[in-house]
Amino acid sequence: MPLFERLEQRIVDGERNGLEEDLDAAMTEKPPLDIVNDTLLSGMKTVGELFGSGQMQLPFVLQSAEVMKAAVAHLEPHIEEQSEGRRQHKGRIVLATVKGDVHDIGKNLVDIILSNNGYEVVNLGIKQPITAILETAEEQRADAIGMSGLLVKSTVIMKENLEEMNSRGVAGRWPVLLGGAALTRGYVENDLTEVYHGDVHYARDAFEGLHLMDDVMA
Ligand code: B1M
Repeated sequence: MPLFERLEQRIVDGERNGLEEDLDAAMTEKPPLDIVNDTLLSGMKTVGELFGSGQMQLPFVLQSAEVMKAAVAHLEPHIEEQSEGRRQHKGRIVLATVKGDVHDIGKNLVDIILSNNGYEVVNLGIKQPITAILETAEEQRADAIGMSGLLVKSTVIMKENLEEMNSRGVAGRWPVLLGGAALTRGYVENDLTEVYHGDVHYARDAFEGLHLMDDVMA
């Protein structure tokens, strides 16, 4: 099987043996971020489709997620090497997956892209209640807050979080970036913009997150 197809299939099959060797070979042909975007994410998309249609059981999804994480971890140092970003200080963002949600692959990609492009990222991890997010944003004097969530339920939690920020009177202090597969641009830009007494933005992917941060900090 050709190299890039094999890499994609490794994500689908959750097959780790020989992963690093294939990634090293792939990096001689493409920049690491292109490998993530073109090949690995495509594998995760297939995993989502198989799981959604009942053709793949949860433990296998977890194995695929672990291979995806291992692949991103192997590529990350090479992404840094290509970038001048870490030497800049463009701003600080607190990033978290919202309460009740364990999905963190997308959030961690956002962390990598922002960190390599001049932002300091305080990554709180998964299942984070709004109180923890706000306390950290306060303590760290953050410039923005980023929330990720992949479950439909998480889109409701995000709305509740924004309402909580309103009721605490802190909405104007932090622009909020929202991302994750269950969100839509329409929901954020119409419904949530109406709810939140501050700036709230939708990011389709990690690069849109970066462009939004650049706009917010300009
Ligand atoms: Co879950 N899961 N999962 N899962 N899982 C989904 C999300 C699902 C759509 C699968 C499906 O049914 N087809 C479905 C949600 C359905 C729904 O809510 N309607 C689902 C479900 C149901 C569940 C469980 C409930 C299953 C169960 O227990 N019965 C359970 C939930 C547990 C919980 O959270 N409480 C569960 C568990 C898991 C695993 C643990 C096995 C694993 C996660 C491992 C991990 O993350 N450490 C997992 C996985 C891997 C998936 C799928 C297959 C892949 C997700 C992924 O990593 N994608 C997923 C299917 C899918 O999304 N199509 C699915 C790759 C990643 C890079 O994409 O995170 O979307 P994503 O990030 C993108 C953008 O969204 C954006 O940038 C990234 C690309 O650049 N982005 C941001 C994300 N966050 C951002 C933040 C930003 C900006 C951009 O700024 C702040």
